[in-house]
Amino acid sequence: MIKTVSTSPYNGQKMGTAGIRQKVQTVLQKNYLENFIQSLFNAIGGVKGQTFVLGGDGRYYNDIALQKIIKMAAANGMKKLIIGQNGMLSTPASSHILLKNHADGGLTLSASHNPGGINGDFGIKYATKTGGQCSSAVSDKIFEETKRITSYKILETDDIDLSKKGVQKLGDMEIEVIDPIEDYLELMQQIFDFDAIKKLFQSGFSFVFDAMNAVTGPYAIKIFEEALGAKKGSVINAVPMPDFGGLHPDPNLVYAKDLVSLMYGDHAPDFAAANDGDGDRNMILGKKFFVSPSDSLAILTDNYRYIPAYKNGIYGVAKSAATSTAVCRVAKALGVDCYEVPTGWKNFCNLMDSKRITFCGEESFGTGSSHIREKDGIWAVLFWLNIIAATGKSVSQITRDFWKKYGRTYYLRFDFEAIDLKVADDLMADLENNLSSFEGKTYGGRKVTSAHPFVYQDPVDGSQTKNGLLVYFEDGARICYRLSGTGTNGATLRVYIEAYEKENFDENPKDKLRSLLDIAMTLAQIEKRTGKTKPDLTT
Ligand code: G16
Repeated sequence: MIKTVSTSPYNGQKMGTAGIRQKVQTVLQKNYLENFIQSLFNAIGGVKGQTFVLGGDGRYYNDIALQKIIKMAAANGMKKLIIGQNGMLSTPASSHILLKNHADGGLTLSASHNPGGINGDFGIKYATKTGGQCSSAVSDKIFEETKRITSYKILETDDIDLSKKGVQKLGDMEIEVIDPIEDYLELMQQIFDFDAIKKLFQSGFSFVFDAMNAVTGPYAIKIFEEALGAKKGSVINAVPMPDFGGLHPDPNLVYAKDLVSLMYGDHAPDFAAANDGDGDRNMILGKKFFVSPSDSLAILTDNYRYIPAYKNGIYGVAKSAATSTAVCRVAKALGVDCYEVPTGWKNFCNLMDSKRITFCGEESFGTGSSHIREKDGIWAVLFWLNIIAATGKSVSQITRDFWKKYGRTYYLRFDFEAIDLKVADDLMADLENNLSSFEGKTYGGRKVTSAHPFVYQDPVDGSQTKNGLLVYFEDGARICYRLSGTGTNGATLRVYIEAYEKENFDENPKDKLRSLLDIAMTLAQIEKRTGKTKPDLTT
């Protein structure tokens, strides 16, 4: 029976860079999830007769949220739900299944790289029929709905068994439980040279993939161990857990520290990679070698000819403004366009849909292509494996050759975490007001050539977005400031710094960028306003 339940709004449920992201304790409040889902359905004009893809990264509360969403979808007249077996679907797999089935939308229950468990985070990513995250205009509409919601609809029924593949009915709605991996594996086989990668593994090439106890474990076992023949046990932390076994599933030098220690130790395998909670982020490591995500995007672009799906040519490339400019130099050499967009994968989607770009990436360990409309962790790892198989070079050789060809862009991100929201907003507002006064002045021996907010006009829909503040120096160095849109604890100020060197490749990035960090802290008065004398996290 369909029940209409009265509810009252919370103080608005705002979506961040990629959907809604909250502490589990917040989401556990009465009707919190129901309010958001009904508001979403209302904001998009209802879901009657529509088909959605549903899944998640298996984190705490997903099982309960999935059942609520299924029952609400049925009560709202949805025609069909395609659900990953046991409710599991990585974000990239979900985007692919959505596109392949011409579905109307998708919901991925994940707070991405944020920690899980009862004291961790929960989130929902909403994708439109384009396969990518909805535009800000749509998320604003959902936000408005959450402020005035008075009731939601739900079917009163038993929980649905999601453990068996196949089709079942719930009222008038069809539910198809699918293998979450099969379609995705098939797509990867269409893109990469699986035979060449198989031969690489047969030759004794050693490899570790850290799934961080999150969604990609079963995908990685099926793809790397079973389909490509990597040694059994190459995939570590392979069983998805509701609290990720206590790990913070963010594949970077800080949170994947066991993997990093392995790669910097005496028994390092030839290659290692990690993915995040929902499988869209990746980290690439060689023996005693870390590839920065900005370099990774540039290197993949420079080597596109080795990949069967791209060998006939690529459209342009794109990066977020906060990402280093390394890929722009490659684009110039290849004679293709390089777009700079605001942070958030959704900003790449129009460029992909209009065939302006093939590859895109972000400093936050996200790389991808137009094969789907999300970043794709396993795709990036396969891309690297394919280049290694084709060239016979190691990760560090490939990267060093790249630096020799284009120069090295030293790059780091410095995070100042858990800042009071008002302090952070005031800091950014005042910094923006002061930007023009920096121009022409010299700080720490470096002259500022220009300083301005980053403003983007989408070439397809004409929409304008302002996100981040940029300061450029005469020697090619650059500082970017922005506030995170995915944190759940106060505000996180991110300071992104790069410096370009044509010939000097071997300095430690932390040493190289120290003086620029001092300048960045001075210009934004970080210590005076936040009391912090150094960043909380450097990646
Ligand atoms: C999300 C978006 C990414 C974006 C990132 C930025 O990542 O999907 O496109 O780069 O947020 O995070 P922040 O605003 O904290 O800098 P994910 O992996 O959380 O979905």
